[in-house]
Amino acid sequence: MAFKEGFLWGGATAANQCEGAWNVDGRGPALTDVTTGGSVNSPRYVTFVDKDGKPGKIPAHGGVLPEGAKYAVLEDELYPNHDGIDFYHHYKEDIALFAEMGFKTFRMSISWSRLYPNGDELEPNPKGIEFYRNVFTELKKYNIEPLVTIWHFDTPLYLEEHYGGWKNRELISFYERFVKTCFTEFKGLVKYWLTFNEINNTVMFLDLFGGKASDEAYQNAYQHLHHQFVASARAVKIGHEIDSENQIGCMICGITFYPLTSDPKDILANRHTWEQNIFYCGDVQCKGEYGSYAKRLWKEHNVNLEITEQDVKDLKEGTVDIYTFSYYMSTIVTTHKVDEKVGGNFSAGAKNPYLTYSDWGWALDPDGLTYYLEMIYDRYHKPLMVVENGLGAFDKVEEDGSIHDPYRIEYFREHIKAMDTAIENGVDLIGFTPWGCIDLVSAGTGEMRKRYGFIYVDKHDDGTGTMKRSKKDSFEWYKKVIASNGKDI
Ligand code: BGP
Repeated sequence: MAFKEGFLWGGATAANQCEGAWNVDGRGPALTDVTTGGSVNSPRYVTFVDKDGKPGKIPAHGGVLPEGAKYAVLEDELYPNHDGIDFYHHYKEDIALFAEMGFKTFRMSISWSRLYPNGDELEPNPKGIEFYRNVFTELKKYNIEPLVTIWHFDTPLYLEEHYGGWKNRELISFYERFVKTCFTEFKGLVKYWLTFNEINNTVMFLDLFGGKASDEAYQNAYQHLHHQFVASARAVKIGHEIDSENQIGCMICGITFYPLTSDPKDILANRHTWEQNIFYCGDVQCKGEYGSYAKRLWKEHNVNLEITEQDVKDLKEGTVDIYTFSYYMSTIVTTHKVDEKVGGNFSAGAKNPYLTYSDWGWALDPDGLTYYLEMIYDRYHKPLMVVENGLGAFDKVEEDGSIHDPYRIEYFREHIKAMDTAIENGVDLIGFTPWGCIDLVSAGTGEMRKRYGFIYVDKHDDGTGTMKRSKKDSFEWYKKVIASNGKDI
């Protein structure tokens, strides 16, 4: 195996999906706190009260709040993110388990609204700072390097409601204040940072409308992204000024796209999908400017972006140090009519007869990971990290409390081999943090039963459960993998 000495093996989580304590110690709400539970057949909803005080809900992805309505937590709804897996009160126990597995790094995110409850305050909430300082200190106790996502889908709800979210340029300065606080307060405790989780989802998601998203939706998505690019670039500059040790990365939702046929129209459509969904963000964040194809993308949807001279300068000066991404699946692009579309993680495409699929319909494709790693490394020549990868599956607790998950071990074994191949072929891969190393709330469906962890958490879709942690078979297996630096798989 080709994994370098010091390879960062670990696991990944996000605040809104695991911390719970949604209204504790001064934390303000985020959109996920007004998002209901769901399942693969029943999407998540965002709840509100309309201008006459009548409750209602809109789809969590793509829903538009009616005029005059206000987001609201409703009495008879279940909000799984409110409790998550209560990492807020279990972090010591959880970190001890990560340490037992031999984690070198732990990816987590900082809840913006725990530090700035509304997002536009001038001073941070001291209780929020204290919590994260405690978590980082605990990690350091075991020599686990924190890898911190600054924004993981959780803009404070107040900023969504009162400023219209990221399509408003003002969000850049609020984010700037937030990151300055993070870099200053946690200096010496954290050196690996990611500015925005799966930043490309905003535009990739529009594809799910089968080419029918409106020009206005594209305009908003591209402007939203532009603001996040500038915010990210400024964060990189600020982070480097505050501590030259800081390594700051982008985080892209990595999906490998293949054409369905050899029809040149499919080959071209596939290339354009890579440009829109993957390269668009990576190019700006790694090269400091929009790719040449961006003009075509904007023109296709009559997009007119507001880009200032200062933005251009910031993007150039704020390129990231590392490229990180999630990888769960590949998908198929075609201009031909297909009977069945399969999808997951903000994408959908034709079914691939050469692959098998998870219980949630996500294509299992380790070769696609090698492909992605080699393609991206060649494009940017920056160190790479796979900061999410994993199998969402049903796990069964046996009578004696054991949990046998050979399917998860098999999944990781194949993906580790795929990473090894890419390293052999010259890719500078420096870390691997499997998603949901401890079971947590699914971002897409809000389920608990879609489990990713090496550690099982007794928490269920109906909100019941003791929150007790227990080890699955994959726990001991991953421990061996880390101890042997990827040799013993
Ligand atoms: C990514 C997100 C994560 C995570 C993961 C798995 O999109 O960055 O937050 O949840 O996918 O997706 P899901 O939870 O829908 O299974």
